Amino acid sequence: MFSTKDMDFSKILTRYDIQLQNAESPQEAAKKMLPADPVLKEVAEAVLYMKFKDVGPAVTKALASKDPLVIINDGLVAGMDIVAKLYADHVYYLPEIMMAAKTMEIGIAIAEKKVPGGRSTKGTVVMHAAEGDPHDIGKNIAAVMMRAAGYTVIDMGRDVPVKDAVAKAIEVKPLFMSGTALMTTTMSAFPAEAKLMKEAGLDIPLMGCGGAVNREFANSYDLGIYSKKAPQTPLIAQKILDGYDWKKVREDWDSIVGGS
Ligand code: B12
Repeated sequence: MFSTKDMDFSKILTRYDIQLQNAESPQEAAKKMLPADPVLKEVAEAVLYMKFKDVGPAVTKALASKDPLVIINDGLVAGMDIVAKLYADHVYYLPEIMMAAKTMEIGIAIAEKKVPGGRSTKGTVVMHAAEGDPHDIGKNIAAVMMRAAGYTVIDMGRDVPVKDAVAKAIEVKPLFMSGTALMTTTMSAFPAEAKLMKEAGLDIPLMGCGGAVNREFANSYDLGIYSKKAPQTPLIAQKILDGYDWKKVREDWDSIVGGS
């Protein structure tokens, strides 16, 4: 017999305009993403609200009680993540993003000075943002992590032509190369680089990173390996130092980065 017992009427009976009135605004949703820790919250808010003058004092205050890498990842980057959400929700536009990114960079420059890093180097890595890609914030954070973990980083900057990246790989023969792409139009630089590197006889892992790239893509061409988040990079680097080649890194990726 027909029964209404388990039916969900919300999809039928809720007027869409009432639903919209009741739904959380993007600003309210974004505020919930702020760190719970008050010191980190202040840092994240400085980025979120583009407070150029406040970010320095907030980071300096945080440095009194927190590790600089925690301040970068859980304060400054957390603030930028909220900015990215507001951009996606059409609350913020490019000018806000640029100002927030600049604010974050001011904070990173201060925190970075306090990151401990030994004089001896574990190895050299070459980093770049793909040809045509101006997005370099994630790469810069990964570079800080790698320097903190004791590696020498050659940072080629952003919008690096494929041929220049490959020429640097041939010249330096680094432990690994990393490339960042946040745009679907620029991610094809990595298979192109990998092909040229192979033709030059290099068997060095090429780490594909950034929002446009996923693990499946990075693993779809020879030499390619993946790193999702900047803090995963030193974990992968250590394995390459231990003798893992790109195939072995792919195989053991879940256990190397802790399954995330
Ligand atoms: C900031 C930003 C900008 C800034 C960049 C400033 C800078 N110096 O980087 C500016 C304003 C310049 C910019 C410009 C443009 N942007 Co923009 N931008 C963004 C935004 C909002 C945030 C990116 C960011 O920095 N996030 C914070 C960092 C920390 O995150 P991340 O880079 O993802 O890094 C993390 C991981 O990916 C990873 N990672 C990243 N790199 C690396 C490297 C290594 C080695 C490792 C291990 C890990 C790693 O680790 C990080 C976290 O731990 C994104 C939206 C988004 N949600 O991502 C759009 C976004 C990337 N932009 C986009 C676009 C389209 C553009 C423009 C073309 C817009 C335009 N119409 O002009 C232009 C580029 C024009 C050009 N060709 O020159 C699109 C790309 C769409 C696509 N799929 O192709 C996005 C996704 C926005 C969107 N939803 O449409 N942008």
